[in-house]
Amino acid sequence: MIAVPPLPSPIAIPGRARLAVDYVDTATPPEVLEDDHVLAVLGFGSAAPANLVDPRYLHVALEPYQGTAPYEVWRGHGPVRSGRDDGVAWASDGQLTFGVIEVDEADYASASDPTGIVGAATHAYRRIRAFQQDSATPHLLRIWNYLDGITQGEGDVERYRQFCIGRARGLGDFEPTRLPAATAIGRCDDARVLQIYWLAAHAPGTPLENPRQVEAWRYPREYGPQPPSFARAMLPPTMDRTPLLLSGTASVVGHATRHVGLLLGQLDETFANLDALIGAARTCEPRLPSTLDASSRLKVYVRDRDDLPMVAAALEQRFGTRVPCILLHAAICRRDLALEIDGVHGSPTAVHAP
Ligand code: 3EB
Repeated sequence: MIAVPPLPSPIAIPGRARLAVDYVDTATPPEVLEDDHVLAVLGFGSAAPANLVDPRYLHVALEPYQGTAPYEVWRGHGPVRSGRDDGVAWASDGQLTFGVIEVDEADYASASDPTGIVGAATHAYRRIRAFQQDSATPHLLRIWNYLDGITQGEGDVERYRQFCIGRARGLGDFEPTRLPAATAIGRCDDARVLQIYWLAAHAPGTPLENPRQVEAWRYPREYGPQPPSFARAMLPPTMDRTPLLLSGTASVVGHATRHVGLLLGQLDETFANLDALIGAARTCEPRLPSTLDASSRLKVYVRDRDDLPMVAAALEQRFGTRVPCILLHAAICRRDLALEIDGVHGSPTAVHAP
């Protein structure tokens, strides 16, 4: 009998999903991509290459604080196959799949959808569902959505609210209690391309909600005609070898924004929400570390460029260098939210290529 190794474990057992997420300082991503266990490499901002032929590489046009950030590297449990298929770039080790779709919004513009964001989101989510349903990894765990001008437009025609309509249309009859964890963040690059990437698995994960917050899919009408379709976090199917996946988390209690205009108040509330999510996850998976630590990886999105130094200093004060963070300039989907944090918690120790 093979004992289940405790978390974190560097031991790979073939046939069971494993994911290590690391922030890697490297001059060139092609070096990292030589490792055939690598599922995905994300490069942030203008210092990272914008185009590489490898489908496992994705450029994210969010500028890091002080110009450069490490690459985010996802390592799976075994040799990865990858390709492109009708608009979807994908990579899979058989248990986990990384997917990307980028949709030109202008292709979907019409009188009722002037920027095309509804149509682009509908198309993207239909395509994601179809692609995953036909694969060995049909279960969506986690989705990131990046779009320009996220809070442009007034009231119900604000682009984030319109994005939520398109996402829900594309998801179709998706059961709300089975929704994946997600992030929806604004780029500031004037490129009207909806960029979505995701992680899917061979077996379903366990979606989690935050006891301090209303389920996003039950938000009241005041936040738009279509409540956002996401779970607050996702416990992957093999928790001893894959981290807890934390959705974009902000200073929201119940459904309301807290600490409007108070940057550090919002930061503290956001960490209270992340702690509550970890607490909820630990009722299912007690081996998960009880607080954010060296097994966590955080992406911290800050709306106002001028706020970046203060957030950097507050993170340093809170964590020192214990918790790896990438700090990015990015718009948040509510105008009164100054920042948002997503990430993983309980990432297994990286296994580097032998
Ligand atoms: C919130 O709590 C903040 O629409 O996919 C966070 C994570 C937020 C995901 C999404 C939105 C999304 O409502 C906003």
